[in-house]
Amino acid sequence: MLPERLHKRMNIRRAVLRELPLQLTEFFEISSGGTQARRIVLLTLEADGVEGWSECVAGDTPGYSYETTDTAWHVLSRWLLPALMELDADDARTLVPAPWLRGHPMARAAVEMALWDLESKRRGVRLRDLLGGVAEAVPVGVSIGIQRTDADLVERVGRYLAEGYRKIKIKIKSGRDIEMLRTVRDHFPTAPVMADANSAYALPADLDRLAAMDEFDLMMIEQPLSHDDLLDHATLQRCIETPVCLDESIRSHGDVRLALHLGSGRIVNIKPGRVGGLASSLAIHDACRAAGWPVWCGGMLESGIGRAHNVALASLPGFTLPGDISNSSRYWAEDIVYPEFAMADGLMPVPDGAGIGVTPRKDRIDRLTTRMEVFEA
Ligand code: OSB
Ligand code: MG
Repeated sequence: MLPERLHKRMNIRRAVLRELPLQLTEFFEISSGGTQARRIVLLTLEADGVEGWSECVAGDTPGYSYETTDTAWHVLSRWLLPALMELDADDARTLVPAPWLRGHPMARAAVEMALWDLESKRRGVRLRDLLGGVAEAVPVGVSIGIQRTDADLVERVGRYLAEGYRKIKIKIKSGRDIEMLRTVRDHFPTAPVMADANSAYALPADLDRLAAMDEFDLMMIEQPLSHDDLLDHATLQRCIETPVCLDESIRSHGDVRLALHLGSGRIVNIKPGRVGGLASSLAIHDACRAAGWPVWCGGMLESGIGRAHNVALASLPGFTLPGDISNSSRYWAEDIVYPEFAMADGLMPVPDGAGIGVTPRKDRIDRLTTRMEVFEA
């Protein structure tokens, strides 16, 4: 839910949905598949001369979640945005739970997050402040896709540590795990390293393999088991020392309550797109904080627009572990916002303008746009 009282009544006059392809500087592989280019979906909501921006994090393929760029586009253009045009922004809050729309959190999050940006800009405050964030800069790490060779991986880990990143996340899958992690540990015995399996393993078959990773003193292992499981993760956490971190399995506040109850891990990666938006992220943050579980902000290879929302969220006090929030230049030859994201000493500054605090580069966005739909009240 957005803040109880919006600034004052406003009419959302226009919504613009855009798709633009953006090439990653480096192929990014996880256990369920690889990405060379992102089809970035941007949403702009306009009210009283103010624009709220968001990015939909759905991927091109259904390898991370069932949502894809095309399902999200469909749900936004056929259902959410026409409904939004019927409401004023006060009532737009009722769209966020959207009881008439089941699932599709990434599509819903796009609307919700654009409303947060719009609302904070109308109040002239930072999105950080509207969310209740406190930090001026947030500790960040880097997520490294599966590399062709261990030598490539070691080179990248060394480079990113030298740049100052405070956490190195290594993607693993069966056959590219124990030996690879051992090589990394041999080269970097005390570096803050974690592994992300994106659901590559299952119980009981892989229990020994996962338990063997205890020797590497990882900060955590992220989503080792099925994307929709909480029960086996609880069993696993009882059998291994390495903290289990949940990503795919947490899609709502309800999921995290269940995870806390079952002991399905000890850490949660919060991605606002995955959980239906920022309000849901705040509820998950609060539940974890009350239970003593640290959280951190993940990423979905967003452009600077999605990243800006992530940085604002990560400024909340429960985000005690470094997020997957890297420099714009780690993803893109050129970002679509100004200024680009650039960390110093492992800390990413929270932009200090109103709303998301970075400016979408409209000329560049227009030039890159390959699909656009406009909705009018
Ligand atoms: O599992 O965290 C993940 C990217 C795409 C899909 C899933 C994941 C990721 C990342 C990248 O790890 C994080 C980033 O944006 O840097
Ligand atoms: Mg993950």
